Amino acid sequence: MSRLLLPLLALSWLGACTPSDPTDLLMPTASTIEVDSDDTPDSILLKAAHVVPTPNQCAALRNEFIAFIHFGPNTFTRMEWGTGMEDPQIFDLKNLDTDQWCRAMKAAGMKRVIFTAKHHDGFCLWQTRYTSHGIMSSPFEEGKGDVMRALAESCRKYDLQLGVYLSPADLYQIEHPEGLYGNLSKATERVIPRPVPGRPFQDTTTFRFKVDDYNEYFLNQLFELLTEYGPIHEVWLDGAHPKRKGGQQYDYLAWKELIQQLAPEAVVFGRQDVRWCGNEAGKTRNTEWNIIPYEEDPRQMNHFSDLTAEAIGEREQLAKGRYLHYQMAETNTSIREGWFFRDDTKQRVRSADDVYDMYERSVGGNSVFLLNIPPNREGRFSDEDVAVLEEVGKRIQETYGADLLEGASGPAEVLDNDPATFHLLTKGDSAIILEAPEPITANRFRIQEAITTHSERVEAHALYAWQNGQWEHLAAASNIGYQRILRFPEVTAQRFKLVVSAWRLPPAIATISAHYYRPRLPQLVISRDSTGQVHIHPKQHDFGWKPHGEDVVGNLNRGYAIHYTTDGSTPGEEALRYSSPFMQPSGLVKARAIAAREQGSVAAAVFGLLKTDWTVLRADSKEVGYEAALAFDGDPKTSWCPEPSPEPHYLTIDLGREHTLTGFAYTPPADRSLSKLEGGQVETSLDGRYFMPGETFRFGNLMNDPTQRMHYFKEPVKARYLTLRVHQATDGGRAACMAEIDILAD
Ligand code: FUL
Repeated sequence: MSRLLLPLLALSWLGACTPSDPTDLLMPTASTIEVDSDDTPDSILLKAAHVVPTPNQCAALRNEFIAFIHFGPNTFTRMEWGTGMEDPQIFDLKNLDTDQWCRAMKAAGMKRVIFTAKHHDGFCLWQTRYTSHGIMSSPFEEGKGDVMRALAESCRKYDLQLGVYLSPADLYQIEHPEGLYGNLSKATERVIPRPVPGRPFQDTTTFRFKVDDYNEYFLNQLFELLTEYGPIHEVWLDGAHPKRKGGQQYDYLAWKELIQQLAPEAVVFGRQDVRWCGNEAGKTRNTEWNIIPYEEDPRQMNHFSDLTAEAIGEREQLAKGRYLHYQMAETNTSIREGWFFRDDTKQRVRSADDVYDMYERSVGGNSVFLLNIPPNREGRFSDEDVAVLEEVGKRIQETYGADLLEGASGPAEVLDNDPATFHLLTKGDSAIILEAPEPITANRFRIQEAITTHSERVEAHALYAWQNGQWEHLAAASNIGYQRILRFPEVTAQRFKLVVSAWRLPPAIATISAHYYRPRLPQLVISRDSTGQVHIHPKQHDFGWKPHGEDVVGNLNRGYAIHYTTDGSTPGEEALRYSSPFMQPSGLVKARAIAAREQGSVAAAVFGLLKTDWTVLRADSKEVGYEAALAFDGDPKTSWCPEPSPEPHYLTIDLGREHTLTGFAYTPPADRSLSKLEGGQVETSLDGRYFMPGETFRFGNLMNDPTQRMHYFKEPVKARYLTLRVHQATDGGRAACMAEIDILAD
């Protein structure tokens, strides 16, 4: 139970990437296998079941969680895409703390970092010999700084692998009069690296390629990056192009030859080794096959299109290709809204829940999780990003750092946590039963196939627990491949059964482990619609950039229930269980999420009268777009805002009929630029003509905390009409905006 898995696994997995030759194979394995014209659907499937990752891909998969760093002029201009015309002076970096980046990435459990040495704007963040458009022309360390070098040194110190993003699209080389991109130069024989007087290379390897000017430029820069910054483990070739020019083509086969020689351990993203998962939102396919059919031989291809369809490696797709090729998926997104840092106030940061959910879905869905953390203008990761990374790392370690099946009985090869050993299923024996020494409580199972020897073969599988004398279904999914994480409501049991119900060929199961993720119960939101129905649901994190549409809280915490009360008492397990919206004309509702071992925080909401019959009787003023009825339209994002005037403003609402009123609630607008109601007076009336002067009220701290405020009357009062008169607004005047008014009644 307390056994520490992660360090152990790291050691054994390194060995497991080296191909071995099991005797049960029906043909030799390879990372690309050709389909012949006389192949049948069955023989294609057999071939697919022998396509395996290369050792570099295997090592890349085992990193599981890796980092992306977008940094450059955009960090200073707050742009997502630069223009290439930026003045290098804007890269005014005063401090750079790449050690701090590495500490935070390590805390998250990341193993590799890919750095934007050059983004689409063409600005170079290392001391390249081949352009002056980069840090050498910036104020950063008086033009002597080298961000790539600083990061490479920190990576060595913190034991992180380094990868490089070198954008093929290059706006500086497009826009500059002497730019090389698309300059229609002829392909002639060139020596790489091109010698530059006074800047010798330590690595004396040279290459000869027949290429044009821009390809030579790209190769020269690759040479620098791959020989002068320590081993490079990934080369990221982005497919995006803000602009093109002159029909510029990329001679990828030349780039590849150079990469393979100078960075023999590297995988190439955007080409034959690693493919984009198809979105930038961290969304994963339910079934992510890494064996992809290709029309042409991927080993000879210059260009790889983005694969964005939902089904790309299913049986039906395989038959369409002439080559079956192992190409692993990388699931990428940014921790912030956008790839580059903009600010610490408006640019929102993903929650730890969100990032952790993506981690389990991507590394548990046969792909690698590549998360971008953009450093700020201080040259550091912002505190909020660091806190999320630390929390996610803590959760990963807490959940996957130990295997609850330690000491269990069952096939030893799947319980040894060694991906090199495996249990081969057969037609008569497609299940694996595991029995723990004593009952365990789990809500996650991690299953791996022996992909380096037996490819990905499982097409459907399900997990069961032995409970009350029978096998209870826990979870099911389609393929497994490198790894599948099954998530299910927690269960306490001693015997578990994995059943593989569909396969391409009898699969080899390498490891099965059981885990427990401690549910973090969601904060709840209680709302009421215009018909009076109360809805209670988990609060979704407010993140606007490329939402991925997942029910994060549901994914993480299957197995919690929502309980609520309407009498003011604190909800416990005995309180009503929320399953669907209920009617609540007015009053207090309290709710909380409850799981087997944990209770969430209590959410409360007071509902006033339904506003369906309300109308504005009188309002002394309104600004266009801020009409008086917006103060009770049920939408706190819209407000009544009167024009500034020396007279106190007022709003009189006709409630449609007489009620016994007990108070009112004021919701201020969230927008800081709109002034808020700090003090005033209430007046009530039965007939709309004669108004009783009522109580005065005062609210505080509205600018920093623009949340709903209540004012309860000393005595209930019968009325059909209610006037709110503004005496004081937060801007010092008498014009205050009202996002929402609610009226409390008996
Ligand atoms: C995209 C680029 O256009 C974005 O700026 C970012 O670099 C992202 C990772 O890839 O294609």
